[in-house]
Amino acid sequence: MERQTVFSGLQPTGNVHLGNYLGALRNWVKLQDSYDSVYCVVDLHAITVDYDPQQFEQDRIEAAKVLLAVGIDPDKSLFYFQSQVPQHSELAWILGTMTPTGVLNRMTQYKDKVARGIPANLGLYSYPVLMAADILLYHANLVPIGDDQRQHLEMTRDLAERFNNRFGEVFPIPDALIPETTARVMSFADPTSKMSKSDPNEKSRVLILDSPDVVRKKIKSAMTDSDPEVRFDRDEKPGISNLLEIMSTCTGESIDNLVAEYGGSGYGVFKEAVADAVIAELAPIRSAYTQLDDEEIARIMRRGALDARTRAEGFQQTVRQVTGLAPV
Ligand code: ATP
Ligand code: LTN
Repeated sequence: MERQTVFSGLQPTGNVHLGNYLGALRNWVKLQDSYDSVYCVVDLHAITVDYDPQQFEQDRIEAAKVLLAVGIDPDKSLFYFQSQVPQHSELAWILGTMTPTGVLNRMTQYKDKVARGIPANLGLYSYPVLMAADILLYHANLVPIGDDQRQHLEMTRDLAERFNNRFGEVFPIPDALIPETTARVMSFADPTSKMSKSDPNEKSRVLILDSPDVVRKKIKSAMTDSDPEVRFDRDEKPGISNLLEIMSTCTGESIDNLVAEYGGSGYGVFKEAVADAVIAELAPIRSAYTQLDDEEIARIMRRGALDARTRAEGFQQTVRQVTGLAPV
């Protein structure tokens, strides 16, 4: 059987946090060894909200640096900046002509952003179509993402099917790879909403580059309830359940075992143990980060873009042909 392809993307919007890492990036790294993997810093997605053009190149390099520190290996994965591969936008346009606005109107991420006061524009609205194009461009089979992207992936699958029905079997139908635990790491300030890059409260998230001291402080101050029992119950004890999931993913221990070990020891002791586990998990990333050089990163990304364009163009020729567009 042909080797399967993995695709995923990260926006260069700073504040890469434990949720991004445990929900998605950790899987990106693991999949590199057994799949043909394609990973992208999705800067075209990032400009759908307010951003600083002067700062943008640095933001992009920073995102690439974090991904390299996490363990993305440019010798194993195709790794590049989305805006250097124009085929993404071209395919997005074509897929947009097949996307009912009724479907886009139901996208919860779009509705949430607009409800938070982010100006609604066509780019923000069609964001999931560009995401579908990213994935389908490389004929990806598997997409490692957090739970918040589930709806976008469903839409991608529908678009692939619609395209194939109309123009012939071009795209595989991609599957989401969403972890069982930590698919939705919750905010430390409010464990009923997800940990997010854009939350103005810095204590709501642990950044993957936070120092051990800062990690410990943030975890100790994570909002929990007043009943001191450590047990897993997402509805009654969302704060503790969030910490149990985080610790389970970082240590590889099952939640049941952790509950058996910490059930009666009180929140203080438990939170110290969670902090130790997170600090140990993040230590190699922090240390790898300090070794990376911006010039070297720019070089890696230029080479990645060159390879990505070649590969994307090969696939796009088929798309232009079956849709009746003029060859380039
Ligand atoms: P945020 O919501 O934190 O602002 P994002 O989802 O808008 O981030 P990205 O940086 O592109 O933007 O996300 C990268 C990956 O991180 C995605 O696969 C997303 O599903 C995942 N992710 C984001 N937040 C969480 C979370 N709290 N728990 C688990 N996975 C998450
Ligand atoms: N929308 C995603 C980022 C993203 C993505 C993708 C993820 C853009 N294109 C393709 C997986 C596959 C988010 O996390 N906010």
